[in-house]
Amino acid sequence: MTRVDVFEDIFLVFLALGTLVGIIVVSYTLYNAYKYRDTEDRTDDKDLPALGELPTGGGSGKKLFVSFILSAIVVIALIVWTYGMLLYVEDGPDELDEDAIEVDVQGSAFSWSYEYDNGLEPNELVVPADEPVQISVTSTDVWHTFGISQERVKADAIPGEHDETWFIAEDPGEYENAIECFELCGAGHSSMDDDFRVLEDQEAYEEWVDEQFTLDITLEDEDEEPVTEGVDELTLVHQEEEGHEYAYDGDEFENGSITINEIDQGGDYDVEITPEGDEFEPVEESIVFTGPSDETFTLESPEDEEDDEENNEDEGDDETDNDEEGGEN
Ligand SMILES: [Cu+2]
Repeated sequence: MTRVDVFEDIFLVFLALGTLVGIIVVSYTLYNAYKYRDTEDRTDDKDLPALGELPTGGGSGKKLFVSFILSAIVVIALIVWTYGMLLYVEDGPDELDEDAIEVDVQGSAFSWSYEYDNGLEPNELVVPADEPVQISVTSTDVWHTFGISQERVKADAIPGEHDETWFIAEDPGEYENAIECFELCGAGHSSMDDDFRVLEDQEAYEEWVDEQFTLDITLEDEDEEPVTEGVDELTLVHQEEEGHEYAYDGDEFENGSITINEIDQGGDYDVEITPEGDEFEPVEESIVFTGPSDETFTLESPEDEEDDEENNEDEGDDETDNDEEGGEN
């Protein structure tokens, strides 16, 4: 059951019961107004109480008792049932713990950013239909409120706090500006919205994830010509998560380029390029890989490196000076 279902059910039950009670009360009122209407053949009733005298013989208050009990049953049942439904909205469905897609949402004046548990950081929220999505919302600056009206989702975005909520999207589609900020947060508040995309199914979602994890690497020499020879290996190692290490032979590059699709964890990667022979210097760099990326590395030849070293020597002298001033360091 989605949040939309829950709130729709609550709305319909309240609407139906309210209508039913309204019909009963209004009909009974009209019935009595008609029954006790003033007619011409009215005769003086000797039993009518006089002014100031309490009426007698009015039964035992059965009608009052019955209507009171009925109302109490209806009201208590409504409270218990609604409370149960809202608890479900709070906790989420059972499958939320096991296989939900987790997204960290961060509000900053005046935009939203998304980080998936696999390290992707797309600039829109993309989810598969009919799958539970767990979101954790926070803010980097002032108070915002993250909301997707069509999914009945709303969560406070408060610096230092993480508001957790969930939803299950049912209708695939691209929804422009469906994500909004619901807390007046400043001059750009009204434009603090984002697109929301619901993909057909889990399969389509996995395809989208694969597309996002596309890394194109190009190796160039200093004349910006593709490097086709002289590279032994390129390795990629995730800086934080273990088990995400990848290596590519120089032969796997085509005309200096390679397209890598096998990575399934985004984040910061250390890149090392080991040259073959002495045509190039080794390269050590790091890249941020949180979506489709195009990286170009320039391989320097050793002669140029010597020039660099000369430059570095000058810098090195400066560093030594600093060290002396800094004392032990
Ligand atoms: Cu805002």
